[in-house]
Amino acid sequence: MTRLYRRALLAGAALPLFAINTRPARAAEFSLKLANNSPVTHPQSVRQQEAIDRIKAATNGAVEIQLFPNNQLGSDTDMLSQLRSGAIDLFSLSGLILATLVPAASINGIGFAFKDYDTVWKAMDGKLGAYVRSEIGKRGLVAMDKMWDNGFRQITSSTHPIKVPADLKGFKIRVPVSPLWTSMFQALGASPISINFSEVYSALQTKIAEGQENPLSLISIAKLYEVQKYVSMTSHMWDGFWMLGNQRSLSGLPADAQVIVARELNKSALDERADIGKLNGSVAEELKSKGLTFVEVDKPAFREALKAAGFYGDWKKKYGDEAWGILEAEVGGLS
Ligand code: X2X
Repeated sequence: MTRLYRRALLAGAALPLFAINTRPARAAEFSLKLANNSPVTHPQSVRQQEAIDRIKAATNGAVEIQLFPNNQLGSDTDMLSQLRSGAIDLFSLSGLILATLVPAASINGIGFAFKDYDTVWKAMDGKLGAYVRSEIGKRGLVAMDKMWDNGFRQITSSTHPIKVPADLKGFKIRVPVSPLWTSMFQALGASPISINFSEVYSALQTKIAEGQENPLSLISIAKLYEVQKYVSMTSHMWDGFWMLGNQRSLSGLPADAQVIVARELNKSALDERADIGKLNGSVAEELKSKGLTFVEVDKPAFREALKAAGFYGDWKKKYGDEAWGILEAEVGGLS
């Protein structure tokens, strides 16, 4: 956070926020940076900008947030470091990548845990989300209440269609930087390569990776269909973004501004979920028209392969009984 008006800040606790900010065209007292990895046209970026505009209006211009979408400030792992140091104040990040800092945060990505969106939101707006948020809080970061949707992930390939687990044998698949992703695709017999999203398109184009996995919405918005031929509807995990704040930056805002920032970001998260829901209904047809071939898969066979490889038992041990118990209470028995 840039402190332009130190005196106003010091007085902030005593003065009502809006009393000191009613003059138009005055520089913001609090300037924050919000970063993400999504293309500017992704609902995540669009809805974050809307939240920013509402926050500015609701604080009479006192809180100005600048959006840096599309990895403008670096890769996800770079931006996570910047968030921790306070160079970035707000950052939306996949829980699975956040797990490089907060191990519990990848738990929603356990293979085939969620059967549908109702189960996802009940868990993430409920006890499972609360558990992960409290783990995040222990690491000097604040997680807003509402997660943003990334989606159920599907496998794409430029070389051959993936129908059954055997098709993944030795398959060079790009996965985001996260132990859970690597472990899951190793358990399925593939050769996962950890690459940040900022490098995915070129990794696929140059065939460093044969394939990758992402929700259909992102395969469309990031134009991955240009460098991939097949998409297999595995829905092998659900992935979402936590809206994270640097604790020092946020607690530097007056209390009423903190409430406004959280309220508007959470509202935009719900809007974004609805956008992705709508996209899910139309995007398959669009991707087919762009030349992507949809592949039917033997989904239970993938889950069985994970079980047989001991994947669920291993991760239950890593997360511990408390976390695993909360997950299973939401989604049913896994191991
Ligand atoms: O890196 C990815 O594949 C992405 C964009 O889905 C995430 O943020 C995890």
